[in-house]
Amino acid sequence: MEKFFITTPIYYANDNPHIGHAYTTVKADILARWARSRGKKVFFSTGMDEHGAKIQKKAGEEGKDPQKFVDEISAVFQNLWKDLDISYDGFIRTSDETHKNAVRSALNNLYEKGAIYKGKYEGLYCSGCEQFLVKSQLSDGKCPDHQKEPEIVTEENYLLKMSEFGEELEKKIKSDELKITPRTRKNEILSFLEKHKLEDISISRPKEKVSWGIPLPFDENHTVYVWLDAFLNYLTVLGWDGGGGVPDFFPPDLQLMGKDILRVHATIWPALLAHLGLPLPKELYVHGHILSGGRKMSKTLGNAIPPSELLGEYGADALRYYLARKISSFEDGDMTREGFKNVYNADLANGLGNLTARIMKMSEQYFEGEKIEIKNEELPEDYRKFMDNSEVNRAADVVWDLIAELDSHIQKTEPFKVVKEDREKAKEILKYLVSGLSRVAVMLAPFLPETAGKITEAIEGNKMPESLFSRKE
Ligand code: ME8
Repeated sequence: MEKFFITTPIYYANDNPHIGHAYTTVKADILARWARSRGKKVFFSTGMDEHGAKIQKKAGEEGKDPQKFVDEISAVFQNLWKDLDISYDGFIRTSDETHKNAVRSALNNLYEKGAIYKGKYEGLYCSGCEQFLVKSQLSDGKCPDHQKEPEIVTEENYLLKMSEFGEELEKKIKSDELKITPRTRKNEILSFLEKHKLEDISISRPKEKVSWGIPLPFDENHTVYVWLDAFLNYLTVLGWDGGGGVPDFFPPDLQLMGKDILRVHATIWPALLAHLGLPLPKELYVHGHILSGGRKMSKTLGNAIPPSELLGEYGADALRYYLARKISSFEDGDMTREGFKNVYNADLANGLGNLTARIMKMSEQYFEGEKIEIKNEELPEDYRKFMDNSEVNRAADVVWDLIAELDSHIQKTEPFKVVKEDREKAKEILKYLVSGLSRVAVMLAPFLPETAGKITEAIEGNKMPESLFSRKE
């Protein structure tokens, strides 16, 4: 059986989740469900990034012990994923003992091999990103995502050898052996690699500056750099213990992420894997940012819409739908509460909801308990192609085109009039409509699992479904 390993980033446990996190996770869930429906053996991973300066600071501000703090935030994320019907197979927390042990053992191996060495490091550090930045990334001297000046850090640290990988990495990205989607992001990374030779990076912080993290196994006065700790989640989530051997499902087939974290995923992550003697991911799939008021929606900036608010009012499938269809796969896009409500009314309540009710009401009346034969047609080719290319919004467009087509078929053929003269003819029209609706349900299943289930059930029992969309104001 073909295997498919799909990942989301592990999210910082510094604050509650927002729509941006829900976006990546819902998209990954849709693709995982799609892969399962194509008969693949899927491992879908997500989780929490729980160490580092940013979290240590936030826990301190709230007067909480960091472990207790991250326990609480992780529970909120996990509850959200449950409410959003996220079908993950593995949920990793970097404060899990098994993860910490594996990281320590991997670092020991790297140190023994000479991939890690002690040295001096100087760089511009943005604690919002938990990343060293290069000057060309700044705008007006500030980190463009966090709107603050990075601090100049000069420290005696441990470094990971990176420089030797630059050329090979460039080749692998160019040839799509390590595919970066979309092409614009691939080119961005390639031009970054051309301009800046890969430099060895600092992979530890002195314990007195950052104590909330995994101590280096060979020097307990240093804490592992949070990104190194975080990258290894993609292995530890599969039960990897930090030693030799490639865990089942590895390497990832598809790694979803926002554009904010592509550069580290396209440089540090592959270098780390090369040192560990492990294969590189097949594809990094990069989406744009959801904006709010023209700026990246972010916990740090405080302009986020909490998913729980929309979930409570509109339900999981409505939020899944909005994220899957109305957010472009690659571009940035603004999201507002008003826009969400309009889409909900037009596409779901009055669109899919009404269509289903109309068709099933007629079907229930005309067939009166008879079983309707449904033709199981192949899914439309363009739908399959878009799903296989992970362009979920375009695949959803195909579904809504079919919904529109069924709507206009009702208007054109007027079965509710025909039935008065010719019941058999009306039944033929309904067969076509119910078959179409059944196909809609199959195509919707990865997107709106609950709604698709209700439609299928209604068709099987040939009766009106309970209301598909009911908003709780
Ligand atoms: O970067 N629009 O965690 P993070 C779209 N822990 N997606 C968004 C978004 C937005 N406004 N905001 C966040 C980290 N995301 C690290 C990752 S992985 C080894 C470590 C999504 O909590 C998007 O996927 O800041 C983005 O890349 C990720 O959340 C960043 O989450």
